[in-house]
Amino acid sequence: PVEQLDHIGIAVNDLEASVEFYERTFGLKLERIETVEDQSVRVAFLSAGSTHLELLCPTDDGAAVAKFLAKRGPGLHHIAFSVEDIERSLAGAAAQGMVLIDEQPRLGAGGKKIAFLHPKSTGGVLTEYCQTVMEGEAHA
Ligand code: CMX
Repeated sequence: PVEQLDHIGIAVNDLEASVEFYERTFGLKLERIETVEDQSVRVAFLSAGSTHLELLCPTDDGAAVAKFLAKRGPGLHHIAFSVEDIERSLAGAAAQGMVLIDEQPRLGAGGKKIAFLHPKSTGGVLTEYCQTVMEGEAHA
């Protein structure tokens, strides 16, 4: 089982303007902005109760999020569940017929291990697993 809904990812064209929108409109608090090199995105995490919104803005035209924005425009991009053991969760998902975009976890925001399941196998919702990496443990 998953631990909790870690975040909801939203693709945006203008990161700063979108952060300002969520702060002003919904009173959410910005936690941090960082660049995830491996995914070619700049992301902003805003806390929303026990979960977060992750605003995603591509850093180059080849990014998955750039393709998404070009095709669909800004909007809901993915959901992310935190898990205790991402390798075990991926094996479990594969055993249930899910299509793994990432066979092995990659290095994601916050130094977490992340991996995506294909939306075609999850009812149209791009779904991410993420696992906090304990201090001293090697990164993915
Ligand atoms: N949610 C739901 N469906 C999506 C989707 C999304 N975010 N992105 C694409 N799709 C659908 C498309 O609508 C399309 O469906 P149709 O065939 O019915 O038209 C199909 O998936 C293929 O879409 P595509 O535009 O051709 O895109 P690709 O196949 O090249 O890539 C995907 C899609 C999901 C495999 C790719 O975006 C990917 O690998 N994503 C994982 C990595 C990622 O998204 N990283 C950004 C976030 C990083 C972070 O949070 O740090």
